[in-house]
Amino acid sequence: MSDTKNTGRTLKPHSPLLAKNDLIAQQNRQFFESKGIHVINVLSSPGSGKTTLIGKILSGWRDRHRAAVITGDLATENDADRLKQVVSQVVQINTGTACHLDARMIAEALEKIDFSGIRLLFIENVGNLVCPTMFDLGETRRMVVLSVTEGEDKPVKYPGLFGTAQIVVINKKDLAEYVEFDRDTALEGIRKTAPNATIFEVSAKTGSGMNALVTHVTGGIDPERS
Ligand SMILES: Nc1nc2c(ncn2[C@@H]2O[C@H](COP(=O)(O)OP(=O)(O)O)[C@@H](O)[C@H]2O)c(=O)[nH]1
Ligand SMILES: [Mg+2]
Repeated sequence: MSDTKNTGRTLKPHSPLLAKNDLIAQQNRQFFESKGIHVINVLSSPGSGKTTLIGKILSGWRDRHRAAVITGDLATENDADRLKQVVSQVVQINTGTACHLDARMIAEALEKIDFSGIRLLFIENVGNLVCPTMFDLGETRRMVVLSVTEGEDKPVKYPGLFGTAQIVVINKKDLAEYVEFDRDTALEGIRKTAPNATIFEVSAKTGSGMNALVTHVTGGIDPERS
């Protein structure tokens, strides 16, 4: 599987906090690489469908017993409870007041996961289109989700976050006509802000478009790698 790893490395640390985060993220990345684990950091605003999408992608993956999820929220175990219906290893991080996950939180969560046989790790970030941008977690790829209900202008309004994506998912396409979603403008904005990202248009609810996304996310993962 291609591994562009441009998250974090292209972000210039401009504070001791970010420099420290990058150091721990690098350690996380070395750990993932040594174990052959592909890590996807999922980012979006609250309610665009991160948890639903992760659940649907894993439901559609034959080798989902080889997946684990770390999910971040300010409060509640709700997302972990939902995802435990699909995979057995789910760790919930409650950030309290913090509006993003950081590399240290991930390093601590990794201690709670049995990685024998695990090949794919999803990290669901805290719902926010700004704060998580600069915080590399050691992920292999970033998947940014835009739901049609948020409006077609979000990619150009939040170019920082969209610009770090290798995958952009337009979700809730079943609702597009009801909210008069301007698809062309959205696609233009994504291509402008995230020119190298692969774009998917899906409905996690109806399953429309999901097969291609599942194949893209899981396609190059060799479950038998020792
Ligand atoms: N109509 C529709 N609703 C969706 C879709 N995907 C997610 N939802 C709903 O949107 C709400 C928020 O989804 P959730 O996965 O919790 O979003 P998150 O906050 O980004 O993790 C839930 O009520 C989901 O059932 C979709 O494709 N279509
Ligand atoms: Mg969620």
